[in-house]
Amino acid sequence: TFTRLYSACLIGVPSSKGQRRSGVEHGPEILRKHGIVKKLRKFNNVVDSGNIRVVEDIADDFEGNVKNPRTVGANNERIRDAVKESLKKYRPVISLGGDHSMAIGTISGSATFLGKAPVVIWVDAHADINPPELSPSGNLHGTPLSFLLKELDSSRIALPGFEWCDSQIAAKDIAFIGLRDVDPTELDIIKNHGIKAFDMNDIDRLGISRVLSECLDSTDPNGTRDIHLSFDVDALDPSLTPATGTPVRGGLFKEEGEFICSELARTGRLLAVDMVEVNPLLSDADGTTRTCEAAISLLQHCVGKRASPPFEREDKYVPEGSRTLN
Ligand code: B3U
Ligand code: MN
Ligand code: MN
Repeated sequence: TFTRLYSACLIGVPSSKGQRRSGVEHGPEILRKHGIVKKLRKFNNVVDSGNIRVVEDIADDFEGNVKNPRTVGANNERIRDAVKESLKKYRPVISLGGDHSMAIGTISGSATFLGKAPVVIWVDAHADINPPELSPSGNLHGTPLSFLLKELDSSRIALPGFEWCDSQIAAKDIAFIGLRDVDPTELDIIKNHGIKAFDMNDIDRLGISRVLSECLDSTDPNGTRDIHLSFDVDALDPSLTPATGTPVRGGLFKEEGEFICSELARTGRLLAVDMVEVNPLLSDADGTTRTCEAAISLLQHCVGKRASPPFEREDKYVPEGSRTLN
């Protein structure tokens, strides 16, 4: 017997100002159009909380080389608050992007809720850890982890819009899976701070099972910590998720992505999930449908598609509408 004490919840984050291509703000609506709620409900209770109201109209511009920091900063503060509030009732809290800059807010929300760092499993073709002022593109979706990493506190520059933001994650809390397009500055940070990172070659050599075990052994040796999964759909091979802004060839198979999601769900400690960078304007209808189906399938695994018992937690709080299975 096992008990599912928590319903999952969805939060749409229709934001795009962390990068330059329009369309990624339609991610939440295109995923709903492809039946995400119904498809996730096959495996668990799911509450759709609708979209966060994002600000797109404040006066903003470049700050040095960095594009739209005021907008991205203001949105992330709201995202943090929404995730933190939702975690009082739901698990996992699933944030649908939107570009990946939103992970500044989602991970801050998880950490603020917990009062300590969650484990962060970052599945992405990119490392997204550029300090904004050193970013080759100036796009904030390539920088979220630099805002969150405590080890970068002394070198971090102040950016307008991020006054609320507080680094809450240490290098030892993070593990990367799927990397294949990493900038030199990012590689230096990963190496200097000993962040666990597995690129596609590592996955080919070791297999996804060993890679994920090593990620969890290093970030959570006792198997007790809550986990925040930040999944960029460009981690998968572009043949599977073509509707995304910065596809990079040679990505994960669908089964490898699903394995990551189901194994994390099976720990019973999957706190929050980001599914980001779905952009329906960058592919044809078929490519967009395949991208949505891949993202939805990943999330089905996050809410228990392949979860077997035990699914038990110490927590006694049962939110409204959750179900108990015996
Ligand atoms: N590292 C590059 C490219 C990039 C990062 N994230 C995405 N693209 N999606 C940058 O712009 O920081
Ligand atoms: Mn990313
Ligand atoms: Mn990426």
